[in-house]
Amino acid sequence: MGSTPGKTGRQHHRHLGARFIAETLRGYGVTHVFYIDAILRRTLVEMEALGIRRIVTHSEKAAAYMADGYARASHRPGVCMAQSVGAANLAAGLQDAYLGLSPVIALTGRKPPLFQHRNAYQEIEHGPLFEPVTKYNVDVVIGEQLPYYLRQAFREATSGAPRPVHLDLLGARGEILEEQAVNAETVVEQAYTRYPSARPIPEPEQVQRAAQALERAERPVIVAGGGVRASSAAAEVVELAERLSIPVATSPNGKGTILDEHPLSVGLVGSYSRWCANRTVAEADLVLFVGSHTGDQVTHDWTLPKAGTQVIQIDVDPSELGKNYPNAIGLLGDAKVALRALLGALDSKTGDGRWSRQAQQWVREWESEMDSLRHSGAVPVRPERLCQELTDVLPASAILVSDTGYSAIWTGTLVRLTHLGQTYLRAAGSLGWAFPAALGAKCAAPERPVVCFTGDGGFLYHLSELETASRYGINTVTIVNNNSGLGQAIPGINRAYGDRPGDREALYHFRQVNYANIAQEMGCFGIRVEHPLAIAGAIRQALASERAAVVDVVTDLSCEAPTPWTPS
Ligand SMILES: Cc1ncc(C[n+]2csc(CCOP(=O)(O)OP(=O)(O)O)c2C)c(N)n1
Repeated sequence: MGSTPGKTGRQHHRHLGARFIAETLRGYGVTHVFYIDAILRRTLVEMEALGIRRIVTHSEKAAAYMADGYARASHRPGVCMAQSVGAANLAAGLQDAYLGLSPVIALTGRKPPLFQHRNAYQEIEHGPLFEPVTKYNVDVVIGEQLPYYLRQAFREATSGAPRPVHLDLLGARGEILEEQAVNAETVVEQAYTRYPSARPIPEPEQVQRAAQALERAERPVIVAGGGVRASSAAAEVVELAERLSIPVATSPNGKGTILDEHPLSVGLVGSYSRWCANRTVAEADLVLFVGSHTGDQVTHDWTLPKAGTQVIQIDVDPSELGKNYPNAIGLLGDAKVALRALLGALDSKTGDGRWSRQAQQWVREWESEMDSLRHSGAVPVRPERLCQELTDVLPASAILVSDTGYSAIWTGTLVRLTHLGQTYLRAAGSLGWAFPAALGAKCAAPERPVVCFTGDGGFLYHLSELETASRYGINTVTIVNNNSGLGQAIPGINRAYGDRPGDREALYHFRQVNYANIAQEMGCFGIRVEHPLAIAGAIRQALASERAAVVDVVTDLSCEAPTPWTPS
């Protein structure tokens, strides 16, 4: 893309910043930008000419979440923008992308130096807002910086562990920078248009050590994290598991690495988990973490695996190797090529299957415990039944986007992924993320059905984006687990009250709201469901509606997720 040099190669390339930014984004394959006016207006005009879709949202945080969902679904950077006074809102929306390792490029405007430290209207310092949620955070004050900093933004976002970046552009709306001359050609470095941008190979000696440890282990387990999806390494994880009969657990972000019906799949491990997965990891004598941050959630406050268990880690970020498990055997590299190398280093021996049969037995016990809840005919609907119905109708190529909290526990543990073409994306922890993120995912993958699962508390955060969805025809299906309250909050609030009298319900109970009606009012398809037998048909109708759709399911606020299993 961009201007081509003349025959002599010495043609003078002079653009204005606006044209240069638009051409660079286009060149890097950006198809959508998510933003709220007023930012880069001249650039937006150039973008129209270049075919970039400009999605005007109803809050900067939602714009950031959309860019995040876009990035996670497409493996390409997502772009969001805000003017000066929107910068803090935009930065807040990057927290989930930062924690979820998603390459979002945030552009903001900033008033010129003469306005600084003099009570300028609508502006606080931007740098400190973005510092904890980005890996690259720079000011751009002259047009000539653009070629370097824009390229670096894509490079940083897509390299190593992908994460957000931020460019603060001169002018509250970036308008001063837009007018600056850029005397350079648009250069696109293809490697950084997507992630992983490179696939570094781990050191052979480490691969050998890991292979020997795996072969010696009697009860090995693989814990697959989000890095497996980032690296598209699911097939390699499953091949390794099958080769040595190794049970596979996943973090919420790693869900989808292995099909739920696979005999080696034990499910989600950690705090949002099935007990069978926690038990398997607790009993393991070796844990292979692949692309996992080994944080408090996936390890349930580092109780799983048990202290002293041998650990192997595969990670593209050297600072992760051994961070939480000292003396771990560390394979520094891309998950896909590291697993290939590991497979190549194994003797042909296979496991005897005793250990994996034990893990399977625990999975069967867990499944049978869930059976009656999954098929419960209760009204209001139980979330376990809702997840069963969703499993039955989720299309083979669907992207399922889940909110955090109970939404992540219900979908993560109970929605079975039955096709390799299904993708599961989940909030790293920010309530309300799922609906805007699903809209971004749909922009990135318009040919795939995108289904969002959220509680009513989560949905209310960005309900206004229903208007955005219907205005642009971003046709996702949002399933609202509508229990008229903050279900996950209840056990903790009850513990806080103990025996004391008082109005505890005031802390978690909402009005009853019909979200199907609200959806219709905003131009979407809306359907309300009160009986379990109506769920599947309603989701099918929503999928077929060819509109942005809401399936509002009235559910039981008293349903509590199981407490995570811990080793005694
Ligand atoms: C930004 C943010 N604020 C607060 C929380 C804490 N939190 C997690 S789940 C939850 C309740 C969610 O309620 P709802 O979306 O209705 O789902 P339910 O638990 O009822 O299924 C809260 C308040 C959070 N995760 N993120």
